[in-house]
Amino acid sequence: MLNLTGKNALVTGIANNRSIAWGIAQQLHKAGANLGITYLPDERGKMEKKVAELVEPLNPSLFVPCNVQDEDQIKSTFEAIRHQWGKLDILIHCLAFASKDDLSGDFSQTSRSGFKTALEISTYSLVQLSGAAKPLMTEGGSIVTLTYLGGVRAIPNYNVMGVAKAGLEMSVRYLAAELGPQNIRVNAISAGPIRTLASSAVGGILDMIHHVEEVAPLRRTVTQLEVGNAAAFLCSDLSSGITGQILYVDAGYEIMGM
Ligand code: NAD
Ligand code: 0WE
Repeated sequence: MLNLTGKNALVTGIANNRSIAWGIAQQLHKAGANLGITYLPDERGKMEKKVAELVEPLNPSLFVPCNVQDEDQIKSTFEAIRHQWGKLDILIHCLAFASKDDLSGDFSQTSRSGFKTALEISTYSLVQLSGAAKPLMTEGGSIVTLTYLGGVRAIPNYNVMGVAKAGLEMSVRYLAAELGPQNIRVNAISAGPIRTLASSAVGGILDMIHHVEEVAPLRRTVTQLEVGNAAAFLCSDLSSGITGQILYVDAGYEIMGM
């Protein structure tokens, strides 16, 4: 049975009730995990209020701001974990960002700063958070990140995010190799397209979703809760022999020739 009671889980990347991280947080809670939630703060505190209201039913015992571009916020996040929990068991990395300008048009026109931003937020943040989590995962642990097929194939307009996801998937392997001796497992879920805040801002996402509904073996897309179930599995002892892997949760789309 999938059981996460007694496990402390830090979940990043919840922006609203469509976020993949929200689907994951719900399933971890259902499995009995003790949750810590981070949010991306804004000046007016709107995000804090919104996310706090959303996650309240999951009774998080930790709720902290964490902009991954801010070293101090990362430091305080893991200080809070050390202080209040003593140890960490589960880290969910579920965030990405690229400038909207860099998610359409010619990839060769990606600016130096756009490339830097996309890889800093979407790729380096996994390395950074894993490094901070390592000393706190004293009883082993599980780190799960979210990737997309555009990191393996050239998908129209995904552009610099595809490069970021390729780097993310390779980071999963290097982190798994380093952290394995401490019984910390590191895996990624490659999710099919889902309508979220991030994806809805992308032109043509509905056409992509319709294409998946026609081509994928299951003839549909996946839900945030299905991704959440796979994440709960990867965080539990049911997956104790699995590390360094990319698990496709995409209704089978990846296997198809077209
Ligand atoms: P989302 O907009 O709900 O989540 C993205 C999150 O990233 C937000 O919570 C946002 O606050 C956070 N974020 C952005 N910049 C940040 C920063 N500097 N510091 C901290 N947090 C920051 O969208 P989503 O679709 O749920 O995306 C979550 C993850 O899933 C991403 O890694 C995305 O690439 C991946 N993914 C999404 C899809 C999809 O179709 N939606 C498919 C496969 C993978
Ligand atoms: O990883 C993602 C979304 C990533 C993303 C989306 C945005 C839109 C708003 C990162 N940064 C931003 N920045 C913004 O300003 N997905 C897997 C969803 C997605 O994004 C695409 C897709 C799919 C699918 C972009 C182009 C083509 C397909």
